[in-house]
Amino acid sequence: MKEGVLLISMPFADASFPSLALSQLKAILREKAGICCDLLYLNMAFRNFTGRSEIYDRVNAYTLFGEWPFGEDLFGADWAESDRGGISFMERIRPLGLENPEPARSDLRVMRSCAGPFLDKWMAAIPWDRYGVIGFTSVYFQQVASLALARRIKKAYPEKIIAFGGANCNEATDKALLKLFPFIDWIFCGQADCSFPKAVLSWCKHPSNIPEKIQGVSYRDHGAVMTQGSGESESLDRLPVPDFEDFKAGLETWAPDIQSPMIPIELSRGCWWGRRSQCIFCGVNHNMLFFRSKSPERALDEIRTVVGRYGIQKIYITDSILKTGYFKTLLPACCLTRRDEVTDRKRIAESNASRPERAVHRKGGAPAADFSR
Ligand code: B12
Ligand code: SF4
Repeated sequence: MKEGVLLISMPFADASFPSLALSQLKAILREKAGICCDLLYLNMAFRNFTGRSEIYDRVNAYTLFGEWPFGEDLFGADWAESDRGGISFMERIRPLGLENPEPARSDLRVMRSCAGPFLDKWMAAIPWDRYGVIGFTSVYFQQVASLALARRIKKAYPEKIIAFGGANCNEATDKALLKLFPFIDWIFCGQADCSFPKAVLSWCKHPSNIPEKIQGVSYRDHGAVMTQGSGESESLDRLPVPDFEDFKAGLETWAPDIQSPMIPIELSRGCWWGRRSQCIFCGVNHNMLFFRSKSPERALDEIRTVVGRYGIQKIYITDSILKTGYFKTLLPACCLTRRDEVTDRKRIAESNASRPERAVHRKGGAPAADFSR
């Protein structure tokens, strides 16, 4: 393949975590499909570029406000000066909830003033001739910054494919994004472990190929928006171990101040509890609740590999819910391994863990596990 794939994680993703989605997709493209793929943490680069990392971290914590700073670059100066482009408009939708909101407003203005120069810098710095497909992950407050860079790339290099995936692209959002932003070519709904390599390989064969008949990919055909449902995955045991090398390098280059970086590990997808009786506040699409998990052997091997390879001691389990069988397999095995390999498991939520199960869980090194449900 002449040109490879560039995957990008934009602000305002939390800089203390890598993108599990992109790290997984990079490993799949390289190891299973033989496609060259690089991953760029421009969220970390932006945090560093602003010279005010503490402000970046604060803005990341003001739910939804991370979408504001790149708005001027995406929608233009007229929008920025209009009522809709002002902070007060944002505050009407989502109040900051602070006693004195003025410092927060000033933080946001600092971030906005850095957005344009940052995008100029990276448009000039990335060796674009190496890449044919540019993929953005959009979760939480990454949508506007991703769109702003994607718009610039398409303007400068119309032949490149711009792909989007992640939680902000699911359900009906795929159609809306393709209608509103003509510079996006492909959107991946649901899981993309199978659909992304298929679409890239088909495009490599013939750049004029549209990703038709690939479940989970939405695209445009002669101006019409086409959707193909939600992508599925193969067995989780067959996925390669995610590649967190770029995150490690990003920490060293742009964020050496981060004291406790964490590595996410995915042991299962879906939710067996929700399949039986979905929690009333659950935001997970009903189709995504189908539960499947990694074997305990593969899970333990992945934990050991990742901790050994990257030397980051804190891991984070991304599962919506733990597989109950792990109480007899994985967790006792973790008890026999170094405790610090398996510390931060805050995300494990046990809807019905019994007392003995909780004891095993804590012994396995999960002091902060959330047993509240
Ligand atoms: C782990 C998790 C967390 C953790 C870790 C977060 C982190 N920074 O990594 C914690 C507990 C901190 C957390 C916090 C929050 N979370 Co959360 N979290 C999750 C969870 C359970 C798993 C995410 C994950 O890593 N999955 C594994 C990866 C591999 O899957 P994936 O990201 O979907 O990627 C696949 C596809 O989407 C696709 N894909 C993704 N990107 C790309 C890019 C390209 C180019 C392509 C082709 C494909 C592609 O391919 C991937 C592989 O198949 C999801 C629910 C879920 N089950 O998905 C919610 C979820 C992501 N969280 C959600 C929310 C709302 C939040 C909070 C805002 C909650 C709050 N009110 O505070 C905070 C925000 C935190 C922050 N600012 O960083 C929402 C996001 C909604 C949205 N539209 O973005 C979700 C979807 C839950 C829900 N349905 O409501 N979360
Ligand atoms: S346990 Fe979590 S994922 Fe499962 S139904 Fe409840 S809120 Fe949804």
